[in-house]
Amino acid sequence: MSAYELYCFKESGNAYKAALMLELTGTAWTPVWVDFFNGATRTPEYREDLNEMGEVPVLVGNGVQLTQTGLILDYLAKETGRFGGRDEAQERDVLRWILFDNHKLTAYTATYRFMTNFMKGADKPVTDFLGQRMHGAFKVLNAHLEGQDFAAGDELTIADISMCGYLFYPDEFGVSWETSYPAIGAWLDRIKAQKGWQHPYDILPAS
Ligand SMILES: N[C@@H](CCC(=O)N[C@@H](CS)C(=O)NCC(=O)O)C(=O)O
Repeated sequence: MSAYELYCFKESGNAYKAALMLELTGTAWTPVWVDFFNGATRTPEYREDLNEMGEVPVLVGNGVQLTQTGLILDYLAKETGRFGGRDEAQERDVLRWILFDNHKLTAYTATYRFMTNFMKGADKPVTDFLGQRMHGAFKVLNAHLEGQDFAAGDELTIADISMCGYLFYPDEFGVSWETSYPAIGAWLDRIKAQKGWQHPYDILPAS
């Protein structure tokens, strides 16, 4: 029996962050598909039983029920002793990049991708704004990764696992890493080389 269930769906880069961490740490888990596009996360039952914030992912098992990927990653890092940072200074750096990810990188990328790929009739001034903010975050990350192999030093941490959540399908937001952000492309290749890595569309359930 799996130690954990992860409430998730294929298109969710946020769910992918948790799924990738589970895979990279060799932790047993089972996906529980959430019918997000038909409003499953907006029902009173979902909010009451799983997540009052009405979001995916939710990690359940081992006596916990957790939401917010930053928290889920931190919990799994502590449980497994992997990817959490080797000392307090690195842990602070990990937290700094997870906060940047949640506020700037994933927030704009996920919303831009959602509006341009999955919503019909998205308002162009809104998507233009989101696209500019997304590229602003890519510029920051690319410049940072020109100087080091991973977000918080020379080894993979949960900061990388958080930030890469939406970045393995650049065609869905019209970006070529090689052309525009080569340091991000090289960093993603380093993540892909990790034992246990899988593409989001290969580990998350479609239904
Ligand atoms: N900061 C949250 C973001 C989670 C999130 O936005 N998940 C999306 C699916 S990928 C969602 O459920 N959105 C529903 C909504 O915003 O109403 C996290 O890191 O877990």
